[in-house]
Amino acid sequence: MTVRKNQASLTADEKRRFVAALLELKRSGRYDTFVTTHNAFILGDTDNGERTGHRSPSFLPWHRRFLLEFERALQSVDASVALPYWDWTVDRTARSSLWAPDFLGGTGRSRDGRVTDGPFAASAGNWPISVRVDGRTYLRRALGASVRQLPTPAEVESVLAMATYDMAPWNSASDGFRNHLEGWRGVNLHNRVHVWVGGQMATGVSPNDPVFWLHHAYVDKLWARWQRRHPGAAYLPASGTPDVVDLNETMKPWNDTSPADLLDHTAHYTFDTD
Ligand SMILES: [Cu+2]
Repeated sequence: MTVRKNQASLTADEKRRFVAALLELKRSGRYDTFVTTHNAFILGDTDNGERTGHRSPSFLPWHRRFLLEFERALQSVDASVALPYWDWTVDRTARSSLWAPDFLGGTGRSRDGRVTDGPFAASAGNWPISVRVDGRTYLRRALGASVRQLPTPAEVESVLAMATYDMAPWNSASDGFRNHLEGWRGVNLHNRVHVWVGGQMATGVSPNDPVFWLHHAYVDKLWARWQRRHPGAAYLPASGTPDVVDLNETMKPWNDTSPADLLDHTAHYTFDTD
């Protein structure tokens, strides 16, 4: 059974194996197919048209399935690997062990944002940015430069307290848990973390930075916490909503899984705590 652990509690060996599996997926070309898929959905999801991966109720189940696919790919390289999560309410500075050279490497240099240490630095030669929105082929970050603060535990609590999963118009204007967690409205949790990291993480090709997976694994964990907090609260909408994935409708690009199939994460993995 896959157990997703807090990145801060990984052993040196677990970090080494996770990094090695990432590098092998990159080398084989499989990694970049995930970047391409994510960018296609970012570009295609619109507030007034079809929306599946983002700015819609299926933001959470879509990313849950996307992470599951990625985790299975990692496990095809090394069966012992699970996706770690980054609790950015606790590990909230560029000095966190997350950003050390034995794990993800640190922030970018000021001149061009280029990450210069760690396994994903361009200088190491193993992490070319191939699926990109501009000419720059090196991983970039600017930790804390565009927005000063990561979300606080109190801000997370205020969003977990919201009892309704999502509301019409089921997009970036919605009230309710999903849109506050996604961050288009209110204190801004998920979106703000992308902006805080900067570089490719602040673009549609955000999975180019391996921290994408750790960020989304924590967003996914917050969904699980919300479900436990509100046992009677359902995924919404239930049915008949144009352009939006209802509870029992299948999601692109897989076309074989609905939000209903993904509500219970324990069918696939558990967390180290909660
Ligand atoms: Cu994200």
